Amino acid sequence: MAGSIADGLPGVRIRAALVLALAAWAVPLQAQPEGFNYDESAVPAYELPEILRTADGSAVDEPAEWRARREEILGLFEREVYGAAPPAPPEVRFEILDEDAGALGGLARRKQVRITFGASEQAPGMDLLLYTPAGAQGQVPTFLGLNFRGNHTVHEDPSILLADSVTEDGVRPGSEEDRGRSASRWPIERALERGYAVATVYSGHVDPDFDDGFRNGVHALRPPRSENDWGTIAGWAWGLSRALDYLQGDPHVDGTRVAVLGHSRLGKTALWAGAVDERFAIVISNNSGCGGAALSRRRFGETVERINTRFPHWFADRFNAYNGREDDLPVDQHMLLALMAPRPLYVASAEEDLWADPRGEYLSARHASAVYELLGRQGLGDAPRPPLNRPVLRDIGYHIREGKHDVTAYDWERYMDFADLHWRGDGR
Ligand code: GTR
Repeated sequence: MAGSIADGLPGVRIRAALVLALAAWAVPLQAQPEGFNYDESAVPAYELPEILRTADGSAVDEPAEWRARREEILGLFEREVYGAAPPAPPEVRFEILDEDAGALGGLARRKQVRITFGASEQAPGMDLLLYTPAGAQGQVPTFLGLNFRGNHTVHEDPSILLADSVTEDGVRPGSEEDRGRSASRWPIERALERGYAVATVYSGHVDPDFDDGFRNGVHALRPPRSENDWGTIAGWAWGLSRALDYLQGDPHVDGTRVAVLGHSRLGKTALWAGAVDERFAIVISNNSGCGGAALSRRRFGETVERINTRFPHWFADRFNAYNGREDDLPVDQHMLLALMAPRPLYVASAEEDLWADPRGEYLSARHASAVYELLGRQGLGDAPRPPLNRPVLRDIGYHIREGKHDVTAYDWERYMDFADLHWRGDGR
């Protein structure tokens, strides 16, 4: 599959040049790290590994053949990119720290649950914050995602426990000043109004986001034993699965309808969680970029070398072998997206987020569509790349919205439209 025909449009080079000229005129150029490529015409020619051909060269053309090919691809990502995580520990404890059936002025039932990975007092753990709609009859579908700075940052609710964070300089106690600081990324009342529950966990509780040689966080349970063992993204994804273990037993949550979502590094994490754990019923990537939805071989914006250098703890050590050698990767990120099939998958980009390569995110979803189609589902097919703010909602959903690298109310509304479509049969 050659890169120059990758979006399947005739005359793509000429068209790309035109689009670029227009884009340069229309988009106020954001400050993006210097020294990287943001020029579509400088994207090198590349060949993507074929999703529907096994390692021994046979074509995968029957739905029944997909399972074995899926295992092969999952194994490659595990060994070469994210690293393999251990299974759930034999004893995971769930302790309800707080429950209030009249939270948020009566709109929600709030629960805070401590999840501890083992029997001992020293075992690592994390706190899950869950809001379900107060008046809901029965169990409700739920959006689950990690947050960047502590559960207390997602809403001003004064009852959310302050989360301490572990940094390179030591423990930083959670502070009142940060309460609600990331609330624009978590429109909880709106989700409740639309009949959804929202659950979140602080990523730093699962694994602090710095390179400590994989000793703290969940890596304490099993420090990597080889270059193919889990990095931080795999650790975070593992934490999402443990959150799902809890949610599947909560009486107010429909554990068969949990969507996992994440932004940026946590979007990469949502994708890996959805790949490893097929209990996640919908998978949503918000601006996940390099190591997430974007095709690595395009080398547009962030590159493999840069991500491994700047964040040496995110991936398995083995991934360093591909620094500056993207073409040697046995996978590319369209194959990660394909691992979600046939479950609904949503990929979202932002116009000004060139570092994350919006076009590479779209192309990746488009290439993954081949697997959806093999399985009788609707991928992005041959629809042209949609214009700004014009979502495509099929079994793969995609939008590019105006604006920057962020999760906005607009993004959430589309994710809820997508969940309505798949879970409530709202054709639109
Ligand atoms: C950037 C990183 C991206 C993205 C982002 C984020 O510095 O280069 O890959 O993950 O951080 O998570 O906000």
